[in-house]
Amino acid sequence: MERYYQPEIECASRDDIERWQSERLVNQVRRVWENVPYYRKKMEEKGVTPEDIRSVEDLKKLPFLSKADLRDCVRIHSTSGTTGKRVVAFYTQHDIDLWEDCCARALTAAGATKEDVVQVSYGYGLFTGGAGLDGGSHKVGCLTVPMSSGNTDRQIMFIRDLNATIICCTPSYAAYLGERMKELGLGPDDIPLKAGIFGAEAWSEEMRQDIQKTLGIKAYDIYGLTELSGPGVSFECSAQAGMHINEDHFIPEIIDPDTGEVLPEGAQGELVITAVNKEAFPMIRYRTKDICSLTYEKCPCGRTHVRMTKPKGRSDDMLIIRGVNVFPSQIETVLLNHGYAANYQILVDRVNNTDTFEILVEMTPEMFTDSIGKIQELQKTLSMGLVSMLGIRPKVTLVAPKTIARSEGKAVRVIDKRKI
Ligand code: DLL
Repeated sequence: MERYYQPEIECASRDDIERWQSERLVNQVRRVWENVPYYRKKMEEKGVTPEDIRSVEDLKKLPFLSKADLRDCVRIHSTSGTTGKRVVAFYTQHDIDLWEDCCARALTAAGATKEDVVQVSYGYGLFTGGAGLDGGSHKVGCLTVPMSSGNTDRQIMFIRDLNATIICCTPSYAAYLGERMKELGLGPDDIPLKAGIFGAEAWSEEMRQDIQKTLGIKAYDIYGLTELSGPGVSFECSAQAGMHINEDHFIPEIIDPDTGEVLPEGAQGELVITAVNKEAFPMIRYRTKDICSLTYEKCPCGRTHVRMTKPKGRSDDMLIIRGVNVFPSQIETVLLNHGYAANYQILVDRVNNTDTFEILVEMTPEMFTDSIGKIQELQKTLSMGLVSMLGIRPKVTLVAPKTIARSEGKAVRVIDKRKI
């Protein structure tokens, strides 16, 4: 077995996992109490001291931490992000080692061995995708191609020339690679890829099927966030049935995002993570805003670490349109089920105090037509599919192939012009 399949950790008994978590949590809480005045103040405000934290059972006594806290207390901003200032994370060498181990586990779970050639097409630089998967790939001993994102034709050329067997990029970029290959007259048999590790944005099960078919690979999900190191907080195994959270480093909880109450196994809510091994940037009860659920059920792969479902999107990605909750990932599911690709844009505005809701959807080259009657019919069918998924009716506008901008990183799906 490969070095980065670590059954003594990944298949440990629940008792062992909880014992490690408890020991590490107790140490981490003591460390932040002694060294981080901000945490100490937050704990004092809640009336908790390190003596109150004896095991994972006591986690719920601790205060939550949010992105706003990071901005307030640490003052380490970078260039502006989409929802505000970017938060920058810091790492010690120990933290980088742990992070790369997590990515190495993810690659191994997707079948990587030192015989593989891994093309890393996540962005390098401030974004954690490139560095994380690059480090993990080196740890496994794969030949690593540090492509970064962009220049799609060159990506395809490298895959073919260097015999890349595994690709790492965002799912929307993987879909675009497939689309570009088709345009170049290339099919799945023309490329040596066998697997892809796709994350950094929400993507549907339908999109997985689509990518698997066009690239001829098995598509694995990977989850993570900068504040907790980057990719590799959790990853999919060959069962493709939820992502195993690296529980020797991260303790997950699911809470009701409105009340903060901890929810039972299986309930959907906001994922909260406590990192018990990080040195430079301790994160205790960090609210990720990502909506998912957890299962401790046995996984066919043998790993015992808890699995999280694919995040539906962030709670702040959720649109409330005319009072109805809408996740872009639900729209994606309907589009792919109707034979469209995931090339769409959601436009929301408010006119005369009423929300307007329009979805621009690209026709695929195969369905492209300039017959108005035919287009109206397609729009009507799609609109009906969307109503039954969402409970409200969007205006559907079909547009010609290649009119919606493609992304090389995380796709921008929503334009919300309402000033709420
Ligand atoms: O996106 C880290 C990453 C890089 C993960 C490469 C996977 C692969 P951030 O830029 O800080 O970090 O964004 C983190 O992206 O809170 C989720 O909302 C979203 N996200 C990440 N992975 C997934 C996923 C990286 N597999 C934010 N499914 C998170 C759904 C995801 N959403």
